[in-house]
Amino acid sequence: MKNKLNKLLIAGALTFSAQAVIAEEVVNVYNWSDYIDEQVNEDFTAATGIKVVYDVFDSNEFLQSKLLAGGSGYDVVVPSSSFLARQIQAGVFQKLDKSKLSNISNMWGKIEEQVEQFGPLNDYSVNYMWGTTGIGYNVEMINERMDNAPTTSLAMVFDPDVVSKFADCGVHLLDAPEEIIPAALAYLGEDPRSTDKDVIAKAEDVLTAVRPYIQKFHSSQYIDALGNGDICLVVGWSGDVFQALYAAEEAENGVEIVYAIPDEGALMWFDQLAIPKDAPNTANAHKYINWIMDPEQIATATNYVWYANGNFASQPLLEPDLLSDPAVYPTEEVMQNTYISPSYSDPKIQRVVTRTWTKVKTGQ
Ligand code: SPD
Repeated sequence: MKNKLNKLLIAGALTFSAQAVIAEEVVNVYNWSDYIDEQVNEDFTAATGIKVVYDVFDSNEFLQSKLLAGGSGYDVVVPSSSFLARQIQAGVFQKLDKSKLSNISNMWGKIEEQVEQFGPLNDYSVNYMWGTTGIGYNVEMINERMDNAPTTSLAMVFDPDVVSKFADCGVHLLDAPEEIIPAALAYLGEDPRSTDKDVIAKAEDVLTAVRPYIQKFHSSQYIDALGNGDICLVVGWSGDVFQALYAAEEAENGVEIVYAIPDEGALMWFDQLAIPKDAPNTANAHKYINWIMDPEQIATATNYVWYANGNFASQPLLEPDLLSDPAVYPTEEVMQNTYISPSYSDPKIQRVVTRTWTKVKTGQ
């Protein structure tokens, strides 16, 4: 009897300690919404035994507020390059231990070079995906309202005479001041990367003039609205518009969506996998990042979300239509017509940008 009790106690202790080990085997990931094929996370758990606790956000500003407050509890986060550069300066991130990233050789030097323009980002992060900010529209709704609409021009959203024609079918702009202000400047033929407050004031004038025709400033919620035919025009992120397009095709609802890189130039951005300094599971974070850098895994994700990635070795595994689409993987020529985010690192300029955006959004 005593033996039996002992065995039970030992078994209980083993179960308890096994649970404790399992409880430790976690990686807490905070990524953008609509940005992964869940299979990638499930397969990671199957391969490593590490559970992926996966939360999503919709804006860099929101992610930044969590990171700057500290103690976010996240092991891997995915800020965009310009935000990441400032967060590195603020001491939010740890350098990656590249000896733990055997898949690093799969990465694409061309994207690493682009990212390096923001600072020492390659020491602290690897590219997850990248893309452009452009125009998404519903072909039929636009054609019904305007003959020969300038669908590849930012005039679609920044010329009051044009955008006013679409106000009744729903126009959404990204709630992303660091993208929309540069776009308004590109529309005016100004330097989209200008940090001069008098130049930024010109963007404010453009945005104030079209404000009455904007139904909503959104983050990612426009994917469904555009795909369902509930709205007709957005300034949005490349892959999100493609997701709307494919959702409509799959639903066979007659909605035809197009994504256009604006003639005046498009913002090109880079979303980077990085590990906060206070990450609770640094070793698992490296394992997760290394998994994402596996060509097969990142190809699965890209084939699902239609965003280009920074992994060169994944390219033979991508859907051919996707790799050859210049709106997803821009050609050299299209690349010439893109610009990277301005550096609003000076707090004075940040205040100007925040004030401008609040005025535009509230109309006051
Ligand atoms: N649904 C995923 C969207 C990812 C967009 N990242 C955009 C960053 C722009 N600076």
